[in-house]
This record gives sequence, structure tokens and C-alpha cells, in this order.
Amino acid sequence: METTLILVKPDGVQRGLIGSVINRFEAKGLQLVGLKMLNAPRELLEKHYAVHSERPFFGSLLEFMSSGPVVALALKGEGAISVARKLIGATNGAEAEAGTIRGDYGMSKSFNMVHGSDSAENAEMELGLWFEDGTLDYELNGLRWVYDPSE
Ligand code: IDP
Ligand code: MG
Repeated sequence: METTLILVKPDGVQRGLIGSVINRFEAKGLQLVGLKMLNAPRELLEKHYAVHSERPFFGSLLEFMSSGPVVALALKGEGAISVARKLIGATNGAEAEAGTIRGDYGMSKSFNMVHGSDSAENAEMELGLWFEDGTLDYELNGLRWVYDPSE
């Protein structure tokens, strides 16, 4: 089992699409094990996007991400990191496949609704940043109908 860190970015919050985004992941069969809404502090965003610190868009990315509240989700499941990345779609909404979140809801490469961890290492680092008190551990009954135990 893996846990991944998902963010509904300020554009998703402002456009009233928080529920629609959460629904995609829930309906897929990923288990919600953390959920919070916050105005992300600058230092948190700097750490979260540290790999992009040398990119020309780093400043505008931090501005965008601190322009309003975000929703942080921790989602657990088999291969949750890559499963969530597939649901999210390519970075640029105009090019993302229809059926993905970015492909269905966005037209932009920067205002692209959602963040999802891209590796086990980054998921662990990002979960530590956004859910410093840890995530929840509970049994979700419906999961017995999501995973076939014989597979
Ligand atoms: P990803 O979110 O699909 O993994 P990355 O290339 O890791 O995309 O970039 C991180 C975030 O930085 C993107 O989700 C997007 O919000 C922003 N971003 C990426 N490329 C550009 C750009 O060329 N201009 C402005 N913002 C960008
Ligand atoms: Mg990335």
C-alpha cells in the first residue's frame, strides 16, 4: 500500500471544484486518509516545490499557490502514486487527455487544478510537510469490493 499527497490548488477551490476533484479519487477506490484546507505558508510551498526552485516560473508558481486556500488530501491504495497521477493527467490542461482531471476541467499549464506526488520518495517528503501529525489508519468497508483478494 502507498499513500500519495494530492493538492486541490487555488484555482480548483475558487472554481467550486473541490468536491468534483475529491470525487474522482474516491470513486476510483483510493482511501482518503487525510484532508485539510489551509492557506499554505510560503515556507511550506518553498519546500514542497524545492525541485523547481531554479525554474523561471518558480516565483509565479509560489504566488499562484499562495493566492488563496488549497485543499490537501492524503490518499491510500495499491500503487496510489501512479494511479493518482494517471487520474490527474498531463501538466497542461489543454493537452491532457479527456477523462483526466486536468483534461476535463482545465485549459492552462500553470492553473492546472491539482498536484499529485510523482514518486514514493516525494510522496513521503510531501506527506511529512502537509500532514505533519500523520495520516489516519482506519478500515474502509467498501474496499473489499474494490480489490479482488485473489488478484
Ligand atoms: P506536474 O504538476 O504535472 O508534475 P511539473 O512540471 O512538476 O508538473 O510542474 C509543477 C507545477 O508548476 C505545475 O503543476 C504547474 O502548476 C507549474 N508549472 C509547470 N510548468 C509551468 C510553466 O511553464 N509555467 C508556469 N507554471 C508551470
Ligand atoms: Mg511534478
